[in-house]
Amino acid sequence: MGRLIIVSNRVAPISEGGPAAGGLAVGVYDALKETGGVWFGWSGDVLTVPPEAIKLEEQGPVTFATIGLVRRDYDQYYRGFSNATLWPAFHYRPDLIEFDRDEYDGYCRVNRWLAAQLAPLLRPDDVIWVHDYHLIPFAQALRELGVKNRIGFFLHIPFPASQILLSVPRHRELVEALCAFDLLGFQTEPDLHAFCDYVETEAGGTLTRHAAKPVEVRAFGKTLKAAAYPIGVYPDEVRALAKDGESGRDVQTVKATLHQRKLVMSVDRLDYSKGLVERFRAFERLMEHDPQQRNNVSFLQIAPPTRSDVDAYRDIRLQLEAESGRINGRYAELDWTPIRYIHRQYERPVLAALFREAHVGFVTPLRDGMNLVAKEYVSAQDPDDPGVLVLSQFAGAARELKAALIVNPLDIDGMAEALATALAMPLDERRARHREMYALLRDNNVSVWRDNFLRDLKAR
Ligand code: ADQ
Repeated sequence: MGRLIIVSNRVAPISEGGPAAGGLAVGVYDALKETGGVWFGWSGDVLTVPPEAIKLEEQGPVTFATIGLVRRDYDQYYRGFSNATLWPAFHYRPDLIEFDRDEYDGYCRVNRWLAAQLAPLLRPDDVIWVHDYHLIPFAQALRELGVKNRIGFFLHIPFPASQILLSVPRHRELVEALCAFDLLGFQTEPDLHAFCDYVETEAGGTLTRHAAKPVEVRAFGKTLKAAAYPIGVYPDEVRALAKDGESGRDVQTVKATLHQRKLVMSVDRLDYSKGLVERFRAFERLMEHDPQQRNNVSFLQIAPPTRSDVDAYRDIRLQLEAESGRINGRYAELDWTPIRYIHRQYERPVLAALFREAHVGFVTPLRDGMNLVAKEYVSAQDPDDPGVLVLSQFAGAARELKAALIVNPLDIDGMAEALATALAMPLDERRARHREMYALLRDNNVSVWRDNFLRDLKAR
């Protein structure tokens, strides 16, 4: 049987129980540790001279194959086109798009270079699974090198509506490159529809729909398949981690400093797509409208900074520091700080145990492909006394987690009301909502995501 070759921008050797700020790394590693295989991509090193060879490192059933990037490649491919052009566009923020032709050329060049590094390692029956927006031209590049293997692509972030995608210069080349894959996977049906709409209306392609099977796409002289595969978590594993971590030092510290107050909690990479400013304001609005909540509830926001060399990320960080300072200045008392805003990463067991302590999981991105934090929060709860998930309608997860309190993250009053409802929700209702969501997470765990995708990729 052929090996599974995973390709993603960043390969993150995750030690069991170690920290992992990034949903892709968490999902991919969970998927690969069961099947075994090779995980190829950038090591995270930025070099002054070109790397000599791929570094191979075996960890149990997984071989990590990594390579560094020189500064110019990092700037153009990663910081530039991937994170200053594609990321904002795909998260419905055309106002934040920065475009530079040299960066786009660098993006394509690095994709060709990475493909050329991987090609000699491939065996004819390997199945290649490429992940995320950094690597849209990767299959095209492999095909140019004569690689004939099955190649699939999974997009972890949203696929934007055509009118948004049109704002990215070279959008047509990008979609043409996507059509060089054999199978395209999206997080949700709306993402799939957005792609199909572009194919039909902008690329003059055709679609054939079959019940319960991927859509067959014909465009740019290629035939491929496309479907939605919502990524999941392993809820039983997260629940066990959370339970084990209850007696840990971090959790005990939080408990002791809460002094019986209720806890609202959020965890995100510090990113403008995650809706942190609106969330801080919603918590402020709760204090404003309901004085009884003051000094009776604390909000813990954990948000490690990422991509701090991209301007928009520096801006959001400054804005959040100003907002948390302003709100705390307005409401804090000698024995109580309303918002605890922490910039660091935590190990997965600590995070899971903190989720279990929190009465409300407050997950309100402005756009998100899926959002694993929402699924981890639900998984971590004590089924006898679960907390309540308040979830943005714009997270992919909202399509499955319908028993959450669903909010529009732009409606600050609506979010404040949802917080009040969550904090006061009776035990029976909390249990019923949690039961429904947990069952769903079990039915659609990471193995199901991986197996469904690979089944369709291998099917002729
Ligand atoms: P992300 O945008 O990174 O992922 P998310 O799905 O929430 O978002 O995943 C974040 C992961 O990192 C979670 O597993 C979380 O526990 C972990 N994490 C976050 N902050 C942390 C911290 N301070 N310490 C330790 N761990 C932390 C992208 C897409 C999402 C999609 C995923 C997976 O943007 O929409 O759900 O990929 O496909």
